[in-house]
Amino acid sequence: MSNLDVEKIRQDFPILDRVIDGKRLVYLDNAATSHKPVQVIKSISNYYEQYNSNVHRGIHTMSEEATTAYEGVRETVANFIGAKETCEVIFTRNTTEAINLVAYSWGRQNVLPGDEIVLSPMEHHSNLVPWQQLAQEREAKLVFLELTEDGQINMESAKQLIGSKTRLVAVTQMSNVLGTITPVTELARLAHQHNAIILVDGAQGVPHLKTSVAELECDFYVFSLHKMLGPTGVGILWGKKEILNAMPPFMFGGDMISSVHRDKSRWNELPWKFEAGTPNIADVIASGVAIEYLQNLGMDNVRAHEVEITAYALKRLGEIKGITIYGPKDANLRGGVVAFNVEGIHPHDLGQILSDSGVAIRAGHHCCQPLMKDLKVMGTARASFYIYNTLEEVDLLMAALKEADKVMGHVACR
Ligand code: C6P
Repeated sequence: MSNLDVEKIRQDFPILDRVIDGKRLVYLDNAATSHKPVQVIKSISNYYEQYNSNVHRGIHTMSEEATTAYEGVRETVANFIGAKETCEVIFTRNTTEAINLVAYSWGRQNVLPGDEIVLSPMEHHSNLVPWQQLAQEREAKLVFLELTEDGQINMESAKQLIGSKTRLVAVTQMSNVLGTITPVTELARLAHQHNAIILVDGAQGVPHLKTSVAELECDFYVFSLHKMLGPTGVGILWGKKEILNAMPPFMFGGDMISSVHRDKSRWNELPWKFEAGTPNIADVIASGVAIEYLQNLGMDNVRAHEVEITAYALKRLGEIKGITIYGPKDANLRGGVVAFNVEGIHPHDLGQILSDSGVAIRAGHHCCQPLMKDLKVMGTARASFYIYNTLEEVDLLMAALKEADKVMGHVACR
């Protein structure tokens, strides 16, 4: 049993009171984006009502207040992910932009013809397409790790596939389809043995698992705040200082320079070298509030709650005739993302009929088309849980699935 007071938590999320077509909202699409507590929503209006100003520029009171709040979040993020220094934390728009930053800046400087970039087969397109582009441009090769039957990284094959040609290993910390938790530290050690570096896509990891970049032993770590109670439009790139220092800027313009002449410019120091132009000030500040909210709950409690609800969902969904559930069977080995297919019902039909019952899930390829091909499906239905979900909502999902089966002519449910 987790120590989260879910009923109390739910009171902080006004959107959970929504009624859709007369049905209470059951929101099980948290892997796409989480909801935001009032504390985060109020932080945004408070910024615009009380101290809306640009950062790093003015010397007036409000600009100083905005700069202090904005830079304070860098420290909050650094503490949350166990980063040694705040200058290693760079604000981006999202995970996707953070990965592109590394692919453009580090990749084009360091990846040479014949080099290998090692990925897992369950990467989100955000952690695949930028590397495809880089590999094409640099005549490098993409190499894919293998998965076991229940969707875990096959470490024996990883030992064969990561070698002297490997320049970079780029893997998700937690799959947004299979829920698989990747053995990042073991992969980091393998990469480092061969003088390669490792980038970890934490988009589905850090919202749910206590995370320390030092313990993961990674070189880059990226994530999006909108999946962890924060607003959209804020992502984080964390990188080791010596690697970031050696990288050229990704974007050019204001704020990222130390001096500009007609014919040349000098770059600002970290982290601002990578933050060109006016940043997303209000949302970065609100992101700090989101992290503090999670810290107050305790990430161990967040994880325990999700293991409990995922175990229950796996058990209940397993009662459905003709269901295929993807990923590890043990809730302790996976995150709170459960992708499934019911024989005879297209996942999009399932998503639509569930929506008519007030239950919001995601259906489709989840931006993982190569993985769908490996699973030999066009797409899946996917329920994903967070701190405010209850066991009762899993029962409502089951009731909605039974309704879907009825609508489709009793093809599945027992
Ligand atoms: N996955 C999902 O429904 P952005 O869009 O940049 O904030 O995050 C991209 C991303 C990267 N890696 C992983 C593992 C992800 O799950 C995501 C986003 C959402 O699964 C939207 S496609």
